[in-house]
Amino acid sequence: ELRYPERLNCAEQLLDETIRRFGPDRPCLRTDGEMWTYGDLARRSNQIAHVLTKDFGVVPGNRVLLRGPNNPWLVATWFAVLKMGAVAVTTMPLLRAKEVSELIELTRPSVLVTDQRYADVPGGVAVLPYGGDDPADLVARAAAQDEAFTCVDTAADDVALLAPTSGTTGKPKATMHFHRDVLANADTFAKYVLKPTIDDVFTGTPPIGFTFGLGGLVVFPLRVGASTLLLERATPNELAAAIERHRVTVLFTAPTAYKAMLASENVIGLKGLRRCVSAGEHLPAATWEEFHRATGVRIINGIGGTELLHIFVSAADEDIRPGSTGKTVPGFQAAILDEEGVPVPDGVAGRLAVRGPTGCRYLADERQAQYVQGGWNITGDTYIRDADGYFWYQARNDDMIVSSGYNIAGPEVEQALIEHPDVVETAVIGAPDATRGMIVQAFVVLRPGVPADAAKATELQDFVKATIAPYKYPRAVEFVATLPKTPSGKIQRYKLRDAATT
Ligand code: 3SK
Repeated sequence: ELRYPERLNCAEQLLDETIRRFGPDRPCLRTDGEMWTYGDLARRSNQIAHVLTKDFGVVPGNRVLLRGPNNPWLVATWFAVLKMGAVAVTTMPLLRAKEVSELIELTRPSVLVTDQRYADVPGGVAVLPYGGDDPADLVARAAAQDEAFTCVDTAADDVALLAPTSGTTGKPKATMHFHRDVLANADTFAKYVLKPTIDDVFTGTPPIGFTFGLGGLVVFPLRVGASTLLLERATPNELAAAIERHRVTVLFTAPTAYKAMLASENVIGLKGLRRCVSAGEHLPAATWEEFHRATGVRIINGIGGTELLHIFVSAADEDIRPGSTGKTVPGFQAAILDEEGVPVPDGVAGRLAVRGPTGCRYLADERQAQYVQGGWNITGDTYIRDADGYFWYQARNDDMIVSSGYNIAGPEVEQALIEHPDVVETAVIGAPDATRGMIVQAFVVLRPGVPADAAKATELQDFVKATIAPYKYPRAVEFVATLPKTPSGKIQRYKLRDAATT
């Protein structure tokens, strides 16, 4: 069991304590043009804390909404807010003005600190931009401030973070996390599964506004004194090139990016990676095998959630079983429950439930009672646990398709399709059908240049029939240029389902 002191400020622990242990001069934040040491980050976050206190009247407990792509100023502001005992509301840079308004309404921030490229925000809230040439912007104001700031003495269970999630169904919620929660994933998943070292260089694609990115690109590296390369945006090709150029050793990204990087001209540079973490969507065994063959790297699959902050089921090294998500991360408990909340026997499918040092507390949202039942966080995923304690993904609870009386897990059909060399990405749903109740319908993104015609559709159907039980094959195949996704990269199958029913 994790134990933290009653008084704890996670920013103090991650930054000031790391400096006490390893000194201020170690590299901390890297970009293509810049390198900030731990000392630089501490000084700049202290100066930002003064700006927010003096110019914007922010006091402990106030909320500060952060908006921008992954870069050092975003990270420095995140630390400033936490050092002040205020609450960071992390958001996805790609959100549209309407979605930002909804989050402002929900979280009521005192100020919105935003990259000036994303300053198209609604009125009614004070805005502090950075990254432009406005002489009154955050960077200019901070430069005039004292470089020292004493962290506010927060309780371990004071709220540090409001992390919004729209889930895969739409309406946003904000999850509340304490100072101790921010450290808890570093002291469970990172410590026991990822095992980073001080010499590691981290990078990845998830935004820091998504807790997968916050943990993987900020909290985990800083907990051990390592450094992190922040990329504002990177195609798979650019990501692979940056990994080679900066000698990156730890990568966080989604299954689609692992698959896409295999086709990159820079694939050879990936051999320098020591650790690769995949989450956000299920990682198909075929992608795992292909990546392993090409690079020698064994991808660490995992499932986490904004509600739990980070990964709670995973496995690394020789513990990995390709196609499985892994085993319960030390510090957490996971179970498979039936509809009544009773554990089912190993080998039987049910609802994945988890509890541990982090857990769901929605801000003022009646969906709390749906998510936490009998002390368990109900993730919304259908899983099977085997006799060895490995968890095998079946579907999101709403991805099960009942067709002519057969239960078909949409993701199983997706995994069969993704093994086809021409398929880049796919999403499978149940579409209404007068005869069968529902039919399996596949939306497929093909490799560039591959003709999207009836012959290809038939080929893919035959391919699925030859790979899994033929009754599971997609009776309808639609070729699309892209799939609808949340800003964190999760496929929004509900949008495809809604379109199929209207
Ligand atoms: O989707 C996931 O699996 C995930 C992993 C880590 C942190 C957050 C999320 C949503």
